[in-house]
Amino acid sequence: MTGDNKFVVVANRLPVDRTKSGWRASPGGLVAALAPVLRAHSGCWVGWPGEPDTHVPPFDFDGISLHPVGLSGWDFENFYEGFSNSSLWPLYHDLIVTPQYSPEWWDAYKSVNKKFADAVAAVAAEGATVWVQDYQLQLVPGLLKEARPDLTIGFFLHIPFPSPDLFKQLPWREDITRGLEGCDLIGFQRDEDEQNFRALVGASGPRTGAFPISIDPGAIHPGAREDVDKLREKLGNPRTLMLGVDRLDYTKGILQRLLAIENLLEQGELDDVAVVQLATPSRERIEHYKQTRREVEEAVGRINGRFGSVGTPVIHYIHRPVPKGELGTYYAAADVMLVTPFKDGMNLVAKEYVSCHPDGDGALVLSEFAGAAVELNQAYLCNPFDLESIQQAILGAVDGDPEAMRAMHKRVTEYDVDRWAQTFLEAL
Ligand code: GDG
Repeated sequence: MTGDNKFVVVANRLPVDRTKSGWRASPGGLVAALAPVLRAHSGCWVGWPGEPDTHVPPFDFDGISLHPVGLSGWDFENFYEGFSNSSLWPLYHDLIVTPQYSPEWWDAYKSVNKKFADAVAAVAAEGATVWVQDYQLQLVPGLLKEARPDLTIGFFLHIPFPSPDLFKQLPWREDITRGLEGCDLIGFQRDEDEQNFRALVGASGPRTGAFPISIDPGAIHPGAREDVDKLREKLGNPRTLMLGVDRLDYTKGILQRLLAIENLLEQGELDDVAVVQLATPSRERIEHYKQTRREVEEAVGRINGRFGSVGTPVIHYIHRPVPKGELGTYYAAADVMLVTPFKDGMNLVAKEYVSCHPDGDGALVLSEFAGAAVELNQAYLCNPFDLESIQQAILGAVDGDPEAMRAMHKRVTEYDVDRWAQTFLEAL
């Protein structure tokens, strides 16, 4: 049985969340990147609607046809929280925390990948192009190639691919590489990720390439002058406003940047500064995420207790998602953007910030371990494992360089998400 979709995107999640009043577009790197591309190609999207044990029939949202794949509570715990986010996520991010390997999680990963592959096989037209997204679905290409040899299959890995030495820890390493070898083309964020994969499969494996993902500059607008002024006023009109925007994840180095700020305050090297840290809740049932939240919140409390005053804390911390429309105001208002992950496939927040600074104002502190550092190498680069290095980058950024910001703005707006998708699909 085949469907009538000539172009199918398949990702763990559909690009929507359910609210009391219906579906709305969800935040997150993947969604931010792919929705515009899909609309342009009038294709369909196969993914999980985000609610376990619920049947959701296919529906249209914002011009995109969505095909839900149902997951049970057991699938969610073992496939998503387990194998995807407690085995693969820490392994692929170079063991920032220790991965756990469980045969039960692996069984769930296999059976859920099969569900996704079956769903795609049912909606894809004869000879269709299928674009599989990310680490949760690495077995889908192999399964699809077997069931539907007529399809052209691409895969894009949004997170890093680890060095072979680390990857070989995985008890099911050969199943994963075999799954990926069902592809016609595998895209990675950076050359290094591609080389790590190539070192495992050798010269005879599938075609691979580096395709750094980018943003849709039209979807993120720098806040209006009066909103920016209002925000700065609410924060006590500080001389320097610093900003962090992250999913609350241990890969993002949120605690490390707070510790660097604390050191600088202690040494009297920063004054009249306000820091806004927006931390979207993420994967909250997993213990390492709970621990990261506890550590971040303890640091926020301690720093405010030591250096804040009544009515003007130093760190303004929000642990809720912020509406997309407001993010542009924060980006435009911030003099210094802090992006300090220990490891990150790309980091779209860095690119969104740059895109909100067309006039050369503002400065970006960026980890060398973010994929974005390849293109945004004129940022204030730092090593997040070295607090002194973060501190030096922050001090440099406080009197930022307008030429550097202009050059980075040009890069981000020219090489946008449409160019990314076009480049990948043309190569496919
Ligand atoms: C993975 C890879 C790669 C954040 N807070 C809010 C919010 N966001 C949006 C940002 C941005 C996106 O979420 C985060 O994207 P990142 O790229 O920074 O990070 P991951 O979620 O880890 O994404 C990453 C990406 O995939 C794409 O390939 O770059 O390396 O880890 O767009 O703006 N959006 C809203 N409210 C928030 O509070 N609305």
